[in-house]
Amino acid sequence: MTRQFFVGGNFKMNPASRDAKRALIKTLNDASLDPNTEVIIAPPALYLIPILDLLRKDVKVAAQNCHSKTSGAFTGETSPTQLVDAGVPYVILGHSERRTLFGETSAIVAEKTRAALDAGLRVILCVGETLAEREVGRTQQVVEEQLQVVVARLSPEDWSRIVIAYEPVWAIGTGKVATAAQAQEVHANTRKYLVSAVSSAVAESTRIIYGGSVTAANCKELSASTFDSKGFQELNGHVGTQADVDGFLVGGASLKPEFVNIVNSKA
Ligand code: G2H
Repeated sequence: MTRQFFVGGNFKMNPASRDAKRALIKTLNDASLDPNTEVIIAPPALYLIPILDLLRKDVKVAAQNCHSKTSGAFTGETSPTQLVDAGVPYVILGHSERRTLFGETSAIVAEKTRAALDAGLRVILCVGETLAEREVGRTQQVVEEQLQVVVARLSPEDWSRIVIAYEPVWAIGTGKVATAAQAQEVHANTRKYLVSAVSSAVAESTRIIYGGSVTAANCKELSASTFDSKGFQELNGHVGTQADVDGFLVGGASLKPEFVNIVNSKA
């Protein structure tokens, strides 16, 4: 089966002004975007509703986080129900900045994922290892531990609304991008993990995107693929192909005109 290519722009706490935000949206609205790629942008929560009004309708929006409760005394938080009510279809959960800077454990990420799905959202679920974990050979173990907690809270049907974003922490905002082979290896192993942890059908249909210093200069190589209808099992391990890289989550470069080139990297 063919998985639709997916490119997300994670603006993080940017841009710094409404004028800059409007300029970013104008660039996207004026661009020629590959109609075969699913495109989302994740602006700060404050800008979600105005951007929904301004943005072309073939580009979707995502929140960068949400709470697990529907409403209540949670100062500063946004609920998944409120996001759905506002017309927001996606939320990013488990980003490493949430895990490391805001103390979100895998259990909290799983709780939020369950709540987001229950509210009707789609989830971009981020996982990834630190440099120290990679250097001692724990990359796959860390990714699977982070996923396992979520797997335990989901039914097989829920996975149609999950996109997994593999974001090695050492590559985030550092300019140090994973090689195409490193990304493909983790993506392929993660897909194999999904076979055993959930099902072959979920493993084959779930999109696994890469994040971490993706730019217009490196996106083509990272996404080069010979994926075909024979299925991923026959293609895994083929030298020089990134058959399991189904798109990107882009941070810094999503704030620049080159985001359009990344969206169009499979065109
Ligand atoms: C990883 C990525 C976006 P950047 O955080 O999620 O950011 O492309 O700036 O490394």
